Amino acid sequence: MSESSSKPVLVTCGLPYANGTAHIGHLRTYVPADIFARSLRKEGREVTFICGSDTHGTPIVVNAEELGITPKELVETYHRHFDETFKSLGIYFDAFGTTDDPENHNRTLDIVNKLIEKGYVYPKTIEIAYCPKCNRFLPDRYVEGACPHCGETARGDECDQGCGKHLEPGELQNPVCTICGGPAEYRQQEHFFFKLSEFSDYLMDYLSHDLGGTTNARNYALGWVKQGLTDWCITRNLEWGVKFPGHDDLVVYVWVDAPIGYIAFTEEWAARAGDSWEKYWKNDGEIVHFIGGDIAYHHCIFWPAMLKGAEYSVPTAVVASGMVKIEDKKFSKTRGYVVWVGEDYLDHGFHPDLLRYYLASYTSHTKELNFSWHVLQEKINTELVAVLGNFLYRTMLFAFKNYGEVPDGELEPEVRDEIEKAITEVKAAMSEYEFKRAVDSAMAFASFGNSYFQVNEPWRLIKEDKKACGNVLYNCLHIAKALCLIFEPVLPQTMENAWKELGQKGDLHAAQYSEALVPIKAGTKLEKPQLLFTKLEDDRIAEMEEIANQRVKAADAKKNAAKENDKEPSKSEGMGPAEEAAKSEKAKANKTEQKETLPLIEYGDFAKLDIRVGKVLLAEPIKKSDKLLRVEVDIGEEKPRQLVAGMASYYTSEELVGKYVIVLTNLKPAKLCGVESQGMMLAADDCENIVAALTPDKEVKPGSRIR
Ligand code: B3M
Ligand code: ZN
Repeated sequence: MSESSSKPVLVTCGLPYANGTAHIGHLRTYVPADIFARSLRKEGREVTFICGSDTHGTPIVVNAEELGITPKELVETYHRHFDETFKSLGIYFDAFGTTDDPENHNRTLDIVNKLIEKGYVYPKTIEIAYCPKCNRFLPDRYVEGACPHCGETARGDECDQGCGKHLEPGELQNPVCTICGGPAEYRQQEHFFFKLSEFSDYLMDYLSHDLGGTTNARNYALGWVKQGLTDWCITRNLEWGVKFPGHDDLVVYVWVDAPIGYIAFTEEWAARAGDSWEKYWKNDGEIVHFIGGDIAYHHCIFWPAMLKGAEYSVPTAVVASGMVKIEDKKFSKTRGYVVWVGEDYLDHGFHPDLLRYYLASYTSHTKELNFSWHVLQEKINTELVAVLGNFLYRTMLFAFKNYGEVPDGELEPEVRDEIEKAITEVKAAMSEYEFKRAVDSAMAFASFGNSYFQVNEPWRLIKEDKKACGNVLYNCLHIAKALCLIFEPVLPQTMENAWKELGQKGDLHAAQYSEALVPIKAGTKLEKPQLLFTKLEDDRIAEMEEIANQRVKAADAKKNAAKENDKEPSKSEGMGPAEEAAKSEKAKANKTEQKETLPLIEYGDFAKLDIRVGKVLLAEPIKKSDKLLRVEVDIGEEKPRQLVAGMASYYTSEELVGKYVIVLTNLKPAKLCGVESQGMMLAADDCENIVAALTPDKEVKPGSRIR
């Protein structure tokens, strides 16, 4: 976003489904959004930060049905849970509503009616999955089958395990009812469609020129628009949800009323604050959506088209976070690769700011983030404790012991320059949604503090020249004050403590970055400092690793027991029986593949393979496929080789480019999705969820032979 704009900014976070507990995957979106909102406020921008619970749709209804409670009861419990969890992480929304609030029902009706009035909605008879045994229509998660685009097991409205594409009712192949596990059939029924196709040109232009945010979201959406958009079925046969006007047997699809929640929650905030929601949604205030990368389609295609059609303002930016891995394994609740925010973190007494720091500084926002207890320990001990904590503690302790107050002194130009530099860098990084870069710049400034302290040797000066020593401490204390301001967005609670110890009276959270250049007042009384960060000891980390291991083992045991008894594992695991059945079939096939041994061969057979080291020069998605990448590899020949590699689900283009890989170069060329592959990139596949490109242990010249 533009650093020079002074418009008010609405920052939103994707709405958590109110049907489960908060895990670290959720925080990957909410923590950076909170950091961003806090930082904008520190720049003096007017910010409204809102979110709420997504309470409609089949995930909620299915879950409530399994638990034998009403959807309302279910969502009330989890709504409270999310509200409390966010607060305990220092994530403070100006409004945190639910999509079942009257404001959202009303706003949704208003928008849908407007779309109807403008001719963007029409009825059409379509095929809907129907279960003859359960005697009901099967919207969205009530039905599973094969994705028509990639063949993976998918649910009714989304290919969640495969290509990630939104699916329309009737598209799923071999539909199965998730309630009884029996085969479903398609029956005709009248539903209502939104003319999404009419917005193709508009969206192409909007996505190419107007929408800001991260390129991952935009490019993904542009890819789909280029392939052509089809109209969108916006009604469902459900009781729970926002009724479709004039049809009591239908509700609107959850992806209609969920994003409208962003408007409704802005209205809730505005009513309470005596402010205006229209400045964002009807005028030119900025709207920045933070979302998980998996819902880019909805936020960059459906949502702006709906807003445009109903004459509302469209988002200024969509910021999409990368995936989360747990100890290098794909995040999976059923397989035990999950870290629960309460049970696994806060309940063990870990400070929320440490997790905020980890999430912001591990990697760039759009890249894959790996959560590992070991890495957490290392980052906290070597960065927060050894650099930031060390500087603040030694400065404040020295000053407290020897002066008890901020001594007299003058801000040195070098110190002032460093502060200005840090603030400029942090602001620039934040405006590009590069939170890691912002934290790194802030940490570099803390390192400067340490060197300043070290070089000026106040422990020596105090004996020789108390006044000169006072001047050094004055500057150190001023650096400490600036650090509180600069780190507040990331470490709000800890920096508030440090701020108080520095004797600063005003509200740190409301103070702006510019305050960091206002010299600290000599004579301000100092408090006895406490250690702000303490080392994470090996035994605590080992304990957490053991808990994590046990969870994975328990999940494995459960799966095996279920297989042995030939009974279905519990549905409350978040998987329908059809999905579970399909999965275990696949797992069986994979196991066979892993175990299968091939006949012995002669060396001559092996010698026929021309395998060489290659260096990846280019990697890009292939339009018609979600799995394939077109890769160009330097294998020491005059021209690079073009390969088609089935790696799109496991590597981003950026991760591959520059990598040394192993290529079978004398495989007969073959065309895949219209692109000729002149060889094959070799990779290890555990047939579960890991595919790893083979790479030589040292850098060797491209073209080197493997033998
Ligand atoms: N409730 C959660 C998800 O799919 C979904 C987000 C709605 S945002 C308007 O990540
Ligand atoms: Zn698919």
